[in-house]
Amino acid sequence: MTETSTKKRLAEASDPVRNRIITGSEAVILSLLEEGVDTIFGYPGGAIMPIYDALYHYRHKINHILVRHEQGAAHAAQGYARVTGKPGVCFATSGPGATNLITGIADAQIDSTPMVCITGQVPVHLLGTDAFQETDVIGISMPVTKWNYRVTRPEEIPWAIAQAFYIARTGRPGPVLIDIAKNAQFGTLEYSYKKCTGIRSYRPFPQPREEDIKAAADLINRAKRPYLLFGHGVLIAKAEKELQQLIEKAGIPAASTLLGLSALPCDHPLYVGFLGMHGNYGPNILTNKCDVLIAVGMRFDDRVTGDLKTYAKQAKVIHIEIDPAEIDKNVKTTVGIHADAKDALHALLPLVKKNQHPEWLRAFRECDKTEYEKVIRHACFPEKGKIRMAEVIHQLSEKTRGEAIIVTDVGQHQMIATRYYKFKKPHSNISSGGLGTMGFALPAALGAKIGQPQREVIAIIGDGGFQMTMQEMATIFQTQAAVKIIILNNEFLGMVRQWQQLFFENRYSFTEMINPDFIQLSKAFGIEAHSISDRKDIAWSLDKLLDHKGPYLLEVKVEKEENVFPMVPSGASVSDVRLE
Ligand SMILES: Cc1ncc(C[n+]2csc(CCOP(=O)(O)OP(=O)(O)O)c2C)c(N)n1
Repeated sequence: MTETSTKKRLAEASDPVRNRIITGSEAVILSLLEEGVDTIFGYPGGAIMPIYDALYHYRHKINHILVRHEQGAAHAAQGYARVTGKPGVCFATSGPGATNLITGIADAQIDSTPMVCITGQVPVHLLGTDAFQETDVIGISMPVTKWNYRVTRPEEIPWAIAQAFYIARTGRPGPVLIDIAKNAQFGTLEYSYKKCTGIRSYRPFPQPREEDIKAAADLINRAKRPYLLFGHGVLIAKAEKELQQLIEKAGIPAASTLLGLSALPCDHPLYVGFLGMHGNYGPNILTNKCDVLIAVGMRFDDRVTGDLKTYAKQAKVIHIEIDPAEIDKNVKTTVGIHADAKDALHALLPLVKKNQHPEWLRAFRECDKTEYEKVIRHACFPEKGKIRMAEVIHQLSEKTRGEAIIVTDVGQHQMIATRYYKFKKPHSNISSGGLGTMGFALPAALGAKIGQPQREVIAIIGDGGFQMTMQEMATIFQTQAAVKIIILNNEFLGMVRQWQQLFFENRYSFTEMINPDFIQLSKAFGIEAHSISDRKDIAWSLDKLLDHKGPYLLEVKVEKEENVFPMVPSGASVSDVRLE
């Protein structure tokens, strides 16, 4: 391809009116451009080569990040989507390329993350013949995608991509997958693009019903001990302002789920903390003392509710949720509001009376004192022994003034990071919530940094999870994305070890790890790094990490057998939260 013809193609690509004959592969790229895609995370291979060839001509318009494993592409796309609100896009080849995406797709599905995955497939005439790298990715991904579709003819491509973006980002967002047979990539079509604006029997913009809003407002106005729980849905709907206005007007204490964190600044006077198995003390036990429970954009996950038979039985429950399947699924509601969080809160606001509940709020603050004395003081300000994870996060939170994007992996370090980082800005907490996927953080942090390059992005990872996707260090090196990585190394699969200690009589069955030298490893990837094990080195090491211009890795060798408390044991009541 000559320079002139590349220029011509680029000029044509920005021309909205087209009726040209082009290949299916070029149609893929042009359709992505129509949807505003500027970044693709991917990995090439035989069945997707024509699309990669088309991408070559548009490489100045779309930034393709070559990951080192397709799981990394999916998680990076998730990280990108979570900080930008735009669907993350990934490419993979057929067979193993496609199956390697599945963990990330399942993660995106359960955490409502918009993602468009495009996989190559063997040509139609070979389908069903066990052809080289043929796998039924449509069948495999069916239960973990919001929609999937196999393209067998080139003329289907613009339509399929338009549908994919519409479905991925509307309603409860989620991942979609388009599997494109190679003949459809090579074949030609008369190209034109029409954005999807609606699909029959798919209603992603439900309006809150007036009677439900009135009933909810009435319950809130009469409540003596109202309590609001907010989740990821508030961030997805960009309803942070409405949430704040509602709780301030009605004087309602509010607590966050794991994925809701950062929707309300942690220093807000009505913010009472973090819910769930390792959440704060007051938010858990006082769930069983409130008289009206208002759940916004959350799904009463079992990690939040514990034993449902003893969960908030005394309360009238209002549930605002965009996915009707979630309403009355786990917790029976008094008023279910099937709507986007922003629309529902906006409608509720004028009907809610000004109010304050100082006594009730004080109950939370009393619990805070108990938790501080029993847990937080020792965790954040220990005077002897090995470094504890919480003191690292506490100092990091102070040094970054709570303004960084924190990407966590899965395990003890995740719970500690989300407990002790004091978020000030929305869309700052990126974690694998529903699926709990170890290996998530490193690639997701890369995606987050690509999506928000001006913000500080810090990945907090355990020594176990780091080794699940550490090949993405090479991608970080190649892109020079200034991701800051902190490995909290306890030489254990710490969260599993904690359960073995507490519930399996200290039988540490295959959870201790002899690890590689993370510093040499990081340097081999071209990423500067250093390691500490003494508390006096925490402060300057965090400064060094934060001041470094490019990517940087800090290993902190921490206490090997620290446990995360408070803890609601699996299946127990939220009232039975343990402080030690
Ligand atoms: C892919 C995957 N495999 C297994 C698990 C089960 N699991 C949950 S937490 C955990 C331990 C994580 O260890 P590490 O990454 O070192 O973090 P730590 O808990 O020590 O902070 C394991 C094995 C998981 N969540 N994900």
